[in-house]
Amino acid sequence: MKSESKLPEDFLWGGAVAAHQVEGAWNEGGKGPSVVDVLTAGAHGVDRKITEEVKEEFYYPNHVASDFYHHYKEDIKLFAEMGFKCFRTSIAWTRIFPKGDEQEPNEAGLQFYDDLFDELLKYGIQPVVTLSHFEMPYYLVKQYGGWKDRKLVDFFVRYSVTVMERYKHKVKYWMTFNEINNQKNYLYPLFGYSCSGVIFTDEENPEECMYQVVHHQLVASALAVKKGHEINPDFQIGCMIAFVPLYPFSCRPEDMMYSVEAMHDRYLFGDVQVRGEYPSYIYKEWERKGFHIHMEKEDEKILKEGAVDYVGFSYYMTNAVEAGKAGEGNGLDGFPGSVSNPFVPKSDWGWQIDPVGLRYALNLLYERYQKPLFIVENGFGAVDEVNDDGIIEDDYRIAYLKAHVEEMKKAVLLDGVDLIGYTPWGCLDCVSFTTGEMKKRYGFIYVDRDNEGNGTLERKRKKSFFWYKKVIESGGEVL
Ligand code: BGP
Repeated sequence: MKSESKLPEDFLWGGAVAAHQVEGAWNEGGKGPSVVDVLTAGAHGVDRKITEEVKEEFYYPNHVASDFYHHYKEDIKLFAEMGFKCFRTSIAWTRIFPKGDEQEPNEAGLQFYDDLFDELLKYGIQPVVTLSHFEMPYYLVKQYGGWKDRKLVDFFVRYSVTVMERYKHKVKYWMTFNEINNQKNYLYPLFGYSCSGVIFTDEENPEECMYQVVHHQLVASALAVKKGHEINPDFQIGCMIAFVPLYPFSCRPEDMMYSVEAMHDRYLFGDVQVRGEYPSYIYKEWERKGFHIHMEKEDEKILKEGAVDYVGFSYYMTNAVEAGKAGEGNGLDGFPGSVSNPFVPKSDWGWQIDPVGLRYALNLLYERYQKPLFIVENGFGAVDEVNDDGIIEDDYRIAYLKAHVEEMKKAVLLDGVDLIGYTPWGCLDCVSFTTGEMKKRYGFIYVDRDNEGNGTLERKRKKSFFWYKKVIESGGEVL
C-alpha cells in the first residue's frame, strides 16, 4: 500500500468512553443509582461484586471515576487539541429518569448533556451517543427484575424519545445498546447483570431467559430507531456489537465448520438489528433446545421497521476455536470451544492482540451487511507509569493502535469497506468495565487516580496523545 494513503476528509476520528466509566458524580444533579453504582471494584483476576445497596465498607470506582462530570470542559479542550472530529459517550439513563419508570424526566440531567454537547460542538466535535451502555436504573432491577419484564421496553423507549427529541439538533449519530451480544456470555454474571439487570434464579434456564431478555431489548432498540427517524430523518442510528471474530484453529473441515457455527454467537443480535428479522439458525437452535421465546404479534413488524442505519462495533481481539475442545480461552470471551492462538501475542489481561483481525472483521461485517461500519471501540489496556519527569511513555499503546490503524486503512483503501469513523476506547483514562480497576488504562490522556481512589484527578497528555494528534492531522497518513 502507498504510504501517502489518507482516509477521506469526513472520516470521524475521535475517541470513546461511557458515562458510568468516566463521569462519577453518581448521585449528583438528581441522578438515581444505576446497576453499576452498586458494583464493587474488582482487581486483576477477581470479579466485581454485585451488591444490594451501597455499603460504606466497599469501594465503588464508578462513584467518582475520572470525574468527567466536573472536568468535561478541560477534557473536551484536550480532545480538541488532538483534533477529534467526534466523541463517543453514553447518556446515563439515571440522570434523565432516576428510577426509570417516571413519566417526567429530570431537567438537571437533561441540562448536563445539553451543556456537554454544546461544549463539544463549540470545537466542531460531533457527539456520538450510546443510549444504554451497561447502566440501567437500579430501581428497574429491584422493582421489575430488569429486562425480564416487557414493561422495560416502554421505559426505554420513553427515555430514548426524550433524549432524541431534546438533542435532535445537536446529535446525529446514535447507538442503542452497547455490545448487546455480550449477553451471550450469560454465565458471566457481570455482563448479564449490567446489560439487562438480570440475575437468573435456580428455576430458570439461564440461556432461554437470556434470549427472552434480549428479545425485549431488540424490540426496544427497533422502536427507538423508528421513533428516532421520525424525530429527525437525518439521524444515523446504529447497533453496537462486541465483535470477536473466531478463527478455525486449523483447516480441518470440522474446525472450519465449528468456527462458522460459533460465529452465529457473534452475529445473532446484529443480524436482527441490521436485517430486521431473526436468522434461520436461531429458530433451529431454539427448536433443538426446546426454548420458547415469547413474542407479541406486532414484534415482527417492529423489528423490520427498526432496522439500523449503520453497524457500530468494538474490536479488541480475535479468538480461535477447535472442534471438540473445551475452552482454555481468555476468560472474557467465554466461548466454550475457544483455544489460545499460538500466532498472536496477548495483553497482560489475556486479550489476544491481532491487528490483521481488524481488517478481517471489517471485511466480514461489510460482506454480511453492506451497511456503513463504525469502529466505536478499539484499544490497549495497560498499566501506565508516570516517569520521574512526569511523562507517560506509552509506546506499547502507540504500537497497538498504529498496527490497527494500518489494517483499518487497508480495509478502506484496498478492500473498499465503507467505514465512517474510528473512536479508540477510553481516550480519557477511565474505570475498566470488566475489572473495575483504574490501573487498566486505555487513554491518550492520563487521569491521576489509582485503584483505591487516591490521586488528584489531574490530567496529563501521554506520548500517545501527540502521536494520535498527528494521525488525525494527516488523515491517517502519518502513523
Ligand atoms: C467493552 C465495553 C467498554 C470497555 C471496554 C474495555 O466491552 O464496551 O465499556 O470497558 O470493553 O474493557 P475493560 O474496561 O474491561 O478493559
